[in-house]
Amino acid sequence: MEKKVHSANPSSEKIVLWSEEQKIETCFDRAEKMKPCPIGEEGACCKVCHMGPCRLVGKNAEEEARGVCGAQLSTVAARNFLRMIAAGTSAHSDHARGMAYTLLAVANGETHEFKITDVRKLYRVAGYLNIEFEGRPVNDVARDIATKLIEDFGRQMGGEINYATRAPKKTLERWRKWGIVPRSIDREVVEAMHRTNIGVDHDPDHLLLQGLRTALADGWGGCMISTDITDILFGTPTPIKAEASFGIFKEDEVNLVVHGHEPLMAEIMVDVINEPEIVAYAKSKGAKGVNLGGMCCTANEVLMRHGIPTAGGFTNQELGIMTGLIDALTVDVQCIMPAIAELSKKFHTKIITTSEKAKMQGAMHIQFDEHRAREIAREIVKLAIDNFPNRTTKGSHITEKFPVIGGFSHEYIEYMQGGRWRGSFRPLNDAIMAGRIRGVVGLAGCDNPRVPSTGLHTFLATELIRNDVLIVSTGCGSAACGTSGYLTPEMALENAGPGLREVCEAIGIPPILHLGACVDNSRILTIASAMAAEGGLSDEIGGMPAVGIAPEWMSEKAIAIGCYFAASGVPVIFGGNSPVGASQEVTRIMTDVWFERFKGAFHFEPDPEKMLDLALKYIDTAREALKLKKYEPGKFATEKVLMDMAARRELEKSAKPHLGF
Ligand code: NFS
Repeated sequence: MEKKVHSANPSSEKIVLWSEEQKIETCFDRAEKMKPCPIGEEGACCKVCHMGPCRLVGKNAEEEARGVCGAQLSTVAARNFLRMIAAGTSAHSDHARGMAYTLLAVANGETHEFKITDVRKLYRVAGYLNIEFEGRPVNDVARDIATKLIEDFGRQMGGEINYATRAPKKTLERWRKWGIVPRSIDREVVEAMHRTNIGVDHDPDHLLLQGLRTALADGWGGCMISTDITDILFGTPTPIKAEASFGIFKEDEVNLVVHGHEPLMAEIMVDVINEPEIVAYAKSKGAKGVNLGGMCCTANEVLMRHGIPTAGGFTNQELGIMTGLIDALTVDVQCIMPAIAELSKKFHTKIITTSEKAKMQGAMHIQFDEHRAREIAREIVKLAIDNFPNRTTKGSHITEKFPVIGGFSHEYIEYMQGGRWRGSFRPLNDAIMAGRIRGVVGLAGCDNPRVPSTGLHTFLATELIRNDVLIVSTGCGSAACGTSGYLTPEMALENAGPGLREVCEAIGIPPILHLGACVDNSRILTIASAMAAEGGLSDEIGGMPAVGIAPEWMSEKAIAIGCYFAASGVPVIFGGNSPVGASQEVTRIMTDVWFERFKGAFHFEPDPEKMLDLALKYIDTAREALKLKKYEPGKFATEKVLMDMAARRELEKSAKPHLGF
C-alpha cells in the first residue's frame, strides 16, 4: 500500500510522523477518522428548522426530493451556501470594525497606545472618501475617515457602501443592474440570515444574488476597510525579508507566537520584546532574549510590516507546538483549532486567549484592551519568559527554515513600476499585452489536512509561474509558499517561464508576490481596478486575464472571498468537492449565469491538474477576447534559458536581483 502523505511540506511531514510515533493525535489523524458527511458536504442537508434536518437525496433529488416544508434541493443548496457567505463576511468585517474603532479612539485621543503611522496612506484613503485633508490636523482627518467607514457597518435606509465607487465604473454598473451593491455590511449579513430562515426566500438565483451582495460587503467593505486602516495605523507594507517554517523557533530564546488574525496586540508585541527590561528579564531566566513568531494571518500582518517570521499556516499550528519550542502561544480570533489547548498540556506551551469574543477551555485568558495594550502585552511576554525554564527536551525539535520576501502592498506594486512620482500599472499591463506575462492568478486560501497539506498550493505555484503567470498570494497560500522556500526572487530565476522571468528580473521581484493576510485580498481588488484604469486590457475587472484559486480552502471566509471575486468579475476555482454539488441548478447559476452577468464564476474542482487547465483556459480565453497577442510558451526565451543550474547560480552570486528597497 502506498504510504499516506499528510503534508507536502517536508518539515511538517517529519513532525506528523514524529507525532505518530508518540501517539499524539493531530488534525491529520482526525481527518482520516472523520469522513465528511456526504449529504452535508454537497449542500443537500437542510437544518434551518427543527422539522428536519431533511436530507434531499435520491436518484432524481433535484426534481423530486422535498423537505418537510416542500423546499427543493436548489433552494436548500443555495440557502446553505448563502449562510456560509454571511458567516465568512461577518468574520472579516467584525475584525474590520475593531480596526475602525481603534482608529477612532486614536483620533479622539482616547488611546495613546497606537498612533497614525502612515499619513500618506491616511490622505490617500481620505481621497477615496472625498474627505478634505489639506491643511487639516491629521487627527481630524482620521476621525472623519473612521466615522465615515464605521457608517459602512450599519447604514440604514439604503444607500451604498463607500468603497463601491473604487471599483471600475463598468463593474459598478453591473452590480447596480443586478441590485447587488451592498447597503451596509451588517445589513447584508442580517438580510442573508433572514432570507435563509424557514419559509422566506426560496428562489436559488435570488438567494445567490444576496450572497454576492453580502460578499461584496465583505470584499469592498470589511476586507478593504481592514487593510486601509491597518496600513494607516501600522504602515503600508514595502518589501521586507523574513523567514518561514519551524526553524524560526530558537533553542536559546523565549519563543512567543502570535496566532489568529488581528494585528493590534501583535504590533505592540513587536516593540515590547525589545524593551531593555524585558530583554534583561529574559536573560535572568536563562534565555538570550525573546523571539517573536507568528502563525496564520496575524503572522502575515506582522511579517508584511516588520519581517516577523512565520511558522506557517493553518495545519502547522499543532505541529508548531510539537516542536516543543513554543513557550507561549497567544490566540485571538479565527482559524484557531480548539485541539491546541489539550495538545499544549502534553508539552510546556502556555496557550493564552486574548479576544473578548473567543475563549477556549483549557487555555488561559488575558483579555486584550486597546487602551492598555502595552501593559497587557508585557504581562503576556513575561508569562512566556517565566515559562522558558520549563522547556524540556520533549518535542520533535525540527528546525528548518526558508527566506521569504513579503510586503507587496498595492501601493508598492504601483511604486515599483515607475517610482514615487511616476508609479503606474503601465509596465504590468504592457507585459501582459505583449504576452511576456500570460495572466495573473490570485493564489489564496487555507491549507487543508484532507489533501497533502500545502501541496496543492505549491504544485499550482510552480506550474503557473512556469506558464508565465504572475502570482499574487495571501493568507495561508502565502504561508504555504513561504514555508516551501518559494517567496524569493531566486524562484523566478529557477522556475518561472522566460517571459515572466524577464519581468521579475527587470523589476527585481519574486514571481509570487506576498500581498498579506486574507483580508488583504482587497489589495487584489485594488490592483485589478488600477489595471482596468491603466488601459490596454479590460476596462472593468471582468474580462481580465486573471483568475482566483483557493486549492485547499476550508473556511467560510474563503467562500465569502471567492464570491466577492466572482461578483467583481474574476473567475474563481476552489479545490475539494463542491458544497453545492448536489444541485446542478445552483452549480449552473454560479458558473454560467454569474459569468454572463458579472464575467466572474465560481467552480469547485478537486483535481489540481484540472484546476491548472481551467485557470489557463480562462486566461487564454480572456486574452483572445481582448485581442491581445497570442501567448506563446517560450516566445520570450533569452539565452539564459539555455543556461544550466550551475551557470545560473554563478549568475546569482555575481548579480543578486535588485529588490527595490
Ligand atoms: Ni484565510 Fe487567515 Fe488560513 Fe484560511 Fe484561516 S488563517 S483568514 S481562513 S486557514 S487562509
